[in-house]
Amino acid sequence: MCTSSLSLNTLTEGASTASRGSPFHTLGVLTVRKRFLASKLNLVNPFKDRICKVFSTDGYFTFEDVLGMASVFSDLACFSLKIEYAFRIYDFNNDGFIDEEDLQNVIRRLAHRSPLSEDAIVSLASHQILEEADLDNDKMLSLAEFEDAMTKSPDFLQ
Ligand SMILES: [Ca+2]
Ligand SMILES: [Ca+2]
Repeated sequence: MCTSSLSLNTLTEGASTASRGSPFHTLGVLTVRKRFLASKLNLVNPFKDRICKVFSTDGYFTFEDVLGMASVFSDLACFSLKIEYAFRIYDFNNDGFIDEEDLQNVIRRLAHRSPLSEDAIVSLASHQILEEADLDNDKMLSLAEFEDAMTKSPDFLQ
């Protein structure tokens, strides 16, 4: 079993900086978009197992894997590389798409400090995120749709 020794900042709280017009709006005190996008912070804890799966080689976390992970989380990494790895981390069943179940898993993990009701999670996944970001209405996000949604959300690069 691999572990990530990176200890970055904790989840960003607050709803004041959510931009309007993007697929990820504020719901109460939870800024879904901000949490969804602040991946270089958030991915460390709630997505540790996913990070290990995406970056590790054959289940083992080698030094090269650490270097690869560090390069993706680096401020110098290009936007499309960050997007690609965020997509892979959020694609829990590794089928090349982020579907409603993947989104629910993402939201559940992002909200682990202040858990949401299952109804709220389903509503966020299907109504607030999928409806706005799923451009071809196939009920799942392709990498291109995910990148498009993230492009509209400059917080991702912060
Ligand atoms: Ca998937
Ligand atoms: Ca789609």
